[in-house]
Amino acid sequence: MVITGDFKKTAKLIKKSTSCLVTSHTRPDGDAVGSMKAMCQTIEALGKKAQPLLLSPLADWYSFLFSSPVPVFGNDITLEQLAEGSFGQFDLVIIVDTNSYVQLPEFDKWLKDTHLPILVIDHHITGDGFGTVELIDSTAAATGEIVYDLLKYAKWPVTEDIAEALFVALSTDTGWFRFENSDARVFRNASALIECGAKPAEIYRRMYQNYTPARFQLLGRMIKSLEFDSDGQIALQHLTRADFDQTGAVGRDTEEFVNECQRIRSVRAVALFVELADDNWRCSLRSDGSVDVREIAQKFGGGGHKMAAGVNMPGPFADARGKIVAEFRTRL
Ligand SMILES: [Mn+2]
Repeated sequence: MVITGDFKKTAKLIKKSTSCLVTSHTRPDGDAVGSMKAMCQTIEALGKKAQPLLLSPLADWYSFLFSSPVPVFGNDITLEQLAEGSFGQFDLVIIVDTNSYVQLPEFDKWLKDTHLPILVIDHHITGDGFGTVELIDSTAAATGEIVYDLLKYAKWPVTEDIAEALFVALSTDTGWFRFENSDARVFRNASALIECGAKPAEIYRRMYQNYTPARFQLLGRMIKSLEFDSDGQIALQHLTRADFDQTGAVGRDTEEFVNECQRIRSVRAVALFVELADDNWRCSLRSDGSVDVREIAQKFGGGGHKMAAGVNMPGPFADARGKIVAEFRTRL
């Protein structure tokens, strides 16, 4: 739980900085990029420099948030460039929506080495606690809500752009206000952000009615792969490298796909397996609350929340699938 002192320390840390590096977890989702964008805008409005850095490429449907392309660590910026300072001289590192080294592949090497202060803003229960100052509120539906609380605390303006970015954060982490975490606070915050200029209909169209044909075809492949277990309570789906190659879709196109089969009446627990280049399978887990999927993910080295979690599982597929099904069965 957040205590007011954390807001005070956070605001103090930002105020005394001059140049901030702002990043988030690999495979950034709407909460990650929305919170990053809001923090960057806020820092710039305070007359300081803010450099966003992504750990993997931005999905097309979030590109409207940034006026210029955001550099991607590993593609545009190497670990060496970051370490030697040729990417920029920073006096504060801000990490949003994660507090775990495993969520920061390769970047964690630099992070463990740096002497710079680190500010963490996050809503996950699990974390490595690497922040010099940490603003953690596990009751927040999205990191964007904590960022919003910080802006209100510090009386920093919520511009139309910031409101839009925070609305993206809030709406994506709540599955467009339909997940269990969509509490009164979420709707109060959403309402306030609309009053600050966020336009929900336009944001929805940009994020959810903006598929490429390749992405939609990939969705079709996933639906075709559907299998049930335990009288239809468990739904399993998978996508192979061939599915991507033949449709022309890319890895990040699977974002939110896992939620689709929760439309089926009998389904209580869901796993989507996506084949990675290294023969591992990225496994996304969802539940209606009857199974704690974070427990399952953590057992195999992953993490997340009670109803939404993820983990990388070694292949072959049958083994990965078997392990997850066994965990689901014992918990249902
Ligand atoms: Mn989040």
